[in-house]
Amino acid sequence: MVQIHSKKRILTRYPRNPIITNEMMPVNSRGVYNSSAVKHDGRYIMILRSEGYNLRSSFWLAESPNGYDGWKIGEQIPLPDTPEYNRYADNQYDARITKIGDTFYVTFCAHGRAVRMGLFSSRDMKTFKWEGFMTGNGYRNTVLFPEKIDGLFTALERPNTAGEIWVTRSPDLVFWGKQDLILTTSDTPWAWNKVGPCGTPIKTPKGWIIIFHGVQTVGGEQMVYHTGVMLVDLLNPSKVIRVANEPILTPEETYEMIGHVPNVVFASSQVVEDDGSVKVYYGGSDRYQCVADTTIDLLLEAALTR
Ligand code: BMA
Repeated sequence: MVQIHSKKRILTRYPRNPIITNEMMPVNSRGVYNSSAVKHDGRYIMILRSEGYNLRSSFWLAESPNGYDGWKIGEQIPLPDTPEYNRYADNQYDARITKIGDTFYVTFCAHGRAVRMGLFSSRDMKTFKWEGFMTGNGYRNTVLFPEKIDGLFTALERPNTAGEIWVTRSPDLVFWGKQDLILTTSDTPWAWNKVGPCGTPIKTPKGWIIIFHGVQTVGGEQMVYHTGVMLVDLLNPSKVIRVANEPILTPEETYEMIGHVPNVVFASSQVVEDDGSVKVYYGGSDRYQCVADTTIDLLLEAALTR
């Protein structure tokens, strides 16, 4: 297949993508994708989304010395086995990890009778405590900011019925409110079907960098998932500074165009290094786990000028 890439590259794909595939799993998996990574004690730890042939996903730990390769697949993360969890969810996917203080929080979509956000906490990224549901029915992409803003926990969320990104706030990670709409499909020329948050917002002196997915529809119903970037105010993330006019990643490689769902790049986490470089972890075509490199400066350039 001929590979044609955008000339204006903000994200550079790791040449040996995909970095994790279903063959590496100890269980029968049809794909590993939309996984989230953090750096903890110098190691890169990922919560994998492994999808079974029954189309139900489970979460697994994986670890790498450099964030690109040498991934060792670890244990499966036990799901909450409570009557409440089992009542609402028989599938779970798209975890997002945010460290606040000493605690890692993992938000994920719990899907079944309802589609709600679940919350785990962890001190060591080995054991995970079920904290309960964060939302009622109708949310899939909630991701926490890495610190309280104006004294409140703050998160980005996407109501399932609307392709929009909202800011929501909580005093205790249980009660959420004080919501504001920050991005709709009218705010980009390319994501006219829906938009939703990707990984943890990145703090910079110029504002919070928010990486988001945006969906274009072709032929009436086929959805194409791109990745975009925007910048919001540091003290009040409801104030949008600018949204990039072009995606920063678009399906162009075979592993992004051909898989279980064609033409999908779906980012769900970033690792920011001390030198300002950023690893963006993303799923390709709902089948492959990939990574791409960028920098804070390039993301700011894209958000402010593209
Ligand atoms: C979204 C989520 C993602 C998936 C994407 C493309 O709605 O379900 O997990 O990658 O669709 O199929």
